[in-house]
Amino acid sequence: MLKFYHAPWSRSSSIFWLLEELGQPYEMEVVDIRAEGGVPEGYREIQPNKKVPAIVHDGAVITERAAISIHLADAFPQAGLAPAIGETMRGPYLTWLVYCDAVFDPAIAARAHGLTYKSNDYSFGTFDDMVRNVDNHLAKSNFAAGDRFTAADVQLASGINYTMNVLKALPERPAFVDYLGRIGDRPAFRRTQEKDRDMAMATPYFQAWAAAAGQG
Ligand SMILES: N[C@@H](CCC(=O)N[C@@H](CS)C(=O)NCC(=O)O)C(=O)O
Repeated sequence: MLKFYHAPWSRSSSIFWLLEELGQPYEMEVVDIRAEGGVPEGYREIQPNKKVPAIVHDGAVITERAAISIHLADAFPQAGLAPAIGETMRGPYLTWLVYCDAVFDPAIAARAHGLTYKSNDYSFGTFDDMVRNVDNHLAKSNFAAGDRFTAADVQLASGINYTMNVLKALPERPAFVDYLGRIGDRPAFRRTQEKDRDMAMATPYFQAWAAAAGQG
């Protein structure tokens, strides 16, 4: 039994995509993270910080995108989304999977919120170092961990797609555009994007946002 706690157009969308890549049955519960009074307090029983995503798999609660990704890709090895323990690319795969949450995401958030700091002030270092690292890596590697699409690409491509194309906080670099081009035609990615958009646009929050943006 696999239950997924999700909010459309949020950080949990990358786990939505991963679940669609896995092709396993799951039940989705939508958490209203944009509710006026905040996320319902009862949700703390699942996610102590009241954030999405979270999953409950065979009775065990798992939170944090990196942990959820590692767990799911290993739990369903038939999908081929994780190098196995002992394979050379297992280490690079884990590195990039964790990097997305531990460095990429907070470095972008710091930049988007105008935080001024030195590299050693925070564990995630500077925005420029992060961009240089991702750019250098994707200029010489087709995917996050070598020549094969893995769960690390679900996280990395989700992060690049949102922050470069929507948030506009990540600079547009040829290596990023080419990388998204290699991944964007995956059926699970397209399916998730469409479903997530439909779910988001069915909510009063995004209907008001679209109306204000002249897209309603
Ligand atoms: N470290 C968490 C971050 C998740 C996160 O920031 N989720 C946001 C959605 S974009 C959220 O649930 N926010 C609701 C809130 O903070 O009230 C992870 O990687 O899973």
